[in-house]
Amino acid sequence: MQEPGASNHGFQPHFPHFGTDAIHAGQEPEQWTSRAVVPPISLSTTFKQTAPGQHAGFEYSRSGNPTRNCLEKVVAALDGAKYCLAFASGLAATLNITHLLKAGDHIICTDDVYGGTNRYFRRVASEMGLKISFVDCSKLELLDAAITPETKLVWIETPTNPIMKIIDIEGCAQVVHRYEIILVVDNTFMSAYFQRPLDLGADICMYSATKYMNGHSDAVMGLVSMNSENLYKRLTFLQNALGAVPSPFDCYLCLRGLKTLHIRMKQHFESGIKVAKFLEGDPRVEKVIYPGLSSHPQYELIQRQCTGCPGMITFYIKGELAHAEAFLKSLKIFTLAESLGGYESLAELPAIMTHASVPKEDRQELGISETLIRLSVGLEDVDDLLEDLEQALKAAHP
Ligand code: P1T
Repeated sequence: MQEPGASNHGFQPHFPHFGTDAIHAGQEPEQWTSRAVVPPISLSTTFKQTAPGQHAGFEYSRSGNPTRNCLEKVVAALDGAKYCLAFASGLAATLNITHLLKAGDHIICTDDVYGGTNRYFRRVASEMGLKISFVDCSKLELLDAAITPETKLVWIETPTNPIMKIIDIEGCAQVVHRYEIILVVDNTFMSAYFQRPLDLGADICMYSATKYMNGHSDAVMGLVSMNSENLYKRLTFLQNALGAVPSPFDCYLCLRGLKTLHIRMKQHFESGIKVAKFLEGDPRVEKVIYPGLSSHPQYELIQRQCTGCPGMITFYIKGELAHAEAFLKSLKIFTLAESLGGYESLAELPAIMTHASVPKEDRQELGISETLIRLSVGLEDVDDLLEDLEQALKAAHP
């Protein structure tokens, strides 16, 4: 019997440039009997077999679906990966990757990660017998010192959410690959367009595709790319066995979103720099952290590791919680909401929103204070965004 999703095996990039792959890779009309140019949404939950166990690559939609397969092929091409698998959410991807381990194994997770990732490792995975350490992996000597004979997985995000620390992916790979440890990079903030973790030595590149990869804030999804056939086989088994798969409609939406990823990311970068510079020059702002500014303490590493920066900006407003709240409530174009990476600009207060589940003392140590504001700069005209920020700062500091 064929493995589910077998038609994904050994997929390689088709075209020399990113945008062409985003639009065409894995989407050849010849694969559909209709020759549809737009990949069809395949809603059937089951597929006809010609004899028991004999089929054309699909049996049951949880184990493999044509629309999902198509998405997985495009993302593999964009990541320069052999394989990709899609999951029902970013956290579902995290859950599946963690299921590669067994009770007693040790995970090192970088100290500043999305609040939900922190909560999953600390409150769910640890209850299942896994040991978790949160370590500042931007300091390779700390990562090295935290490794034990039980360490099987190192989980990093770069830039980190929300403090925007940059982690040296190549450096981490050198440290962890002296042992049998899987290095996972959550590449949600950078997207496949600005950063290619597998090229830098990571074993797994993971996304909350809910963000930039889909880019339209209308689908919750996770993506996992890799080159190892062994990891691919184990994760394919888990994708089917755990069942946290995305719907064909969401796969279609993400396929559509990916077609403009390269255009969107360039604009997020251009507007992000303008917004970050505006905030940096404003006396009502204490400090701006944006990887695209030369003031970022790891600017040299950023230039080496990535080809650009997304629209994610973190800044400290002067004053206290009341000032942050007044600013956020006064915004007219930026929407006060969790999430990021869509065409629309969002603003939020991590300490109370996305990172509320991180223990208070950890938040304090990381610098996730009540005056720390996170922006996701969208694709609106940047002059309107600057005006919106100006009037909200005025409302906070009359
Ligand atoms: O929301 P979901 O698709 O399950 O993805 C979780 C996740 C994983 N990794 C990173 C870096 C993330 O930012 C997220 C989700 N983040 C938010 C909802 C947020 O506002 O930060």
